[in-house]
Amino acid sequence: MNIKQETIPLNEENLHRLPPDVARPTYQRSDLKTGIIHVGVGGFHRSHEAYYTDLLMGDGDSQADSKAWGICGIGLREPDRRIASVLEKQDYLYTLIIRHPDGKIENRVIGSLIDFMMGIDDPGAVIDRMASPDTKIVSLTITEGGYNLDAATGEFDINHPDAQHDLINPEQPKLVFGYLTAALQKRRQQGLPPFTIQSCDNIQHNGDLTRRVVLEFARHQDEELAKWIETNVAFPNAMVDRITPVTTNDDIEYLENEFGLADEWPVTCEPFCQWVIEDQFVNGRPEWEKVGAQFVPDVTPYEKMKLRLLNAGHSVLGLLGSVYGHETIDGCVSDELFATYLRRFMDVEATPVLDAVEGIDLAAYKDTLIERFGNPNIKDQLARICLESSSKLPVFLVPTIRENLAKDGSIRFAALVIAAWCYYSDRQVDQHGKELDIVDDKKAELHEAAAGTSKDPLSFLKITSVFGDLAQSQRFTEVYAEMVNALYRNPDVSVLMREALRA
Ligand code: CS2
Repeated sequence: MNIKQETIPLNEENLHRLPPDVARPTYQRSDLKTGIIHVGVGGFHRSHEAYYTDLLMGDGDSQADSKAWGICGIGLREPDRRIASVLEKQDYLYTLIIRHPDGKIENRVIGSLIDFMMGIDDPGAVIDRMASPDTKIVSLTITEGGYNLDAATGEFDINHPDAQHDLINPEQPKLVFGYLTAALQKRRQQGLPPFTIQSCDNIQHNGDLTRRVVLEFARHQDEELAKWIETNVAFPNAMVDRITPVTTNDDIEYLENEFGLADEWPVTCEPFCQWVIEDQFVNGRPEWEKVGAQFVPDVTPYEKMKLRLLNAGHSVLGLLGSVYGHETIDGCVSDELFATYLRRFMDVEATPVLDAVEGIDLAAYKDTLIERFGNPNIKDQLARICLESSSKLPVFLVPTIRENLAKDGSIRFAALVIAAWCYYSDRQVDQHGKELDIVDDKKAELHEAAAGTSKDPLSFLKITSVFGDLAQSQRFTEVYAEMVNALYRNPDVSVLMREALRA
């Protein structure tokens, strides 16, 4: 039993008081310059980019060069105020709790984050910081919704009130794109080199998407600026990966009980970590390859592999598991039926339409995925996985179905996932009647379409912004309609999962 020690609040001054099992920065944080401005300091940024950068400054490289890459976080919205105040109180330090499947835990205080600013409090100060010659990279984790796309056209939604506001008030922007163009305008006027804009979102060709929306927005502001950005700014594509569940009170209590460490907002993650980046930076970059990142000429096969196996696998378990009554990903994987179903989906539907990735053994990748999902110490809630399914499934799952339809491949494992999603959106309960908390920008639309299933079994499938023209495929709709009807008769989804496995 641990004897209750005196609690040590996490901050710079107390670092030397931490017990030896808690790793901490081995470099002088006060020597760091801010080379990276990061918008969207959620758990994922803190387990991934900030982690790689911390590794580089500590174990990876003791040279002066890595000292140029301190990170300043930016919060643009009012809900970011909580993380802002926690980080400020803790001198921007936080603990990363890396939980291995065998129970081993690595605890590491991350020091690469050295400042934080709230855009709404002083937009001019954030623009100036981005425009500072020290800033070489502005990176983003703003989620799919942050790219402000018009659902119907897929283009940047210039009619959004915030976009209109930013056009009229370029010095007081609300959208990240307003900040980026205002800062780039300053750099251009001052004859400074641009910065690289690096998306860290889990989106296919995240750099290309960012380029497109930044340019679309800039063209509405100033055609010349848009041209300058097009010629001078780089937007590298990247595949990012590390499972990072939502921080819980247990994580906070664990640090306090084990080490007497008071950290108000630690981050928990798995040991696995991957970052594959196209090497297109216009103003230098950290040597992240020294600490495990991969720089490649073309990220396409890596991102496809990840989105269609890992993320789609998550959605398969998330939606079927939610209707069944499971709560976490590891809970699903320890259920043999779910584990078998997942593997068959990956082998029979996802893999046959993937490109080979040089140097990657897909069979081994899938084995590792199942191990990662099964990590019993990462209690990744299905509620997190099912968040915003309407922007995830069109990328994770629908392309696999479409490509299998084109080559007469199997579609039944994916079809059942969509049938389960329909039931979930309509009834919003699991098979036992327990309420499911659905969080989705399109929640109302999904619900309305799903509620029409008893009259028209294809009602849900007719949401074209999610499924495209899938409702036109006779082969798909036959399989799907039978499944959705059966699920409404008996919501025990395991019966249909077994049937799909037998077919
Ligand atoms: C998950 C991802 O949100 C989801 O649906 O699949 O957050 C996943 O955990 C990460 O992409 C892992 O890198």
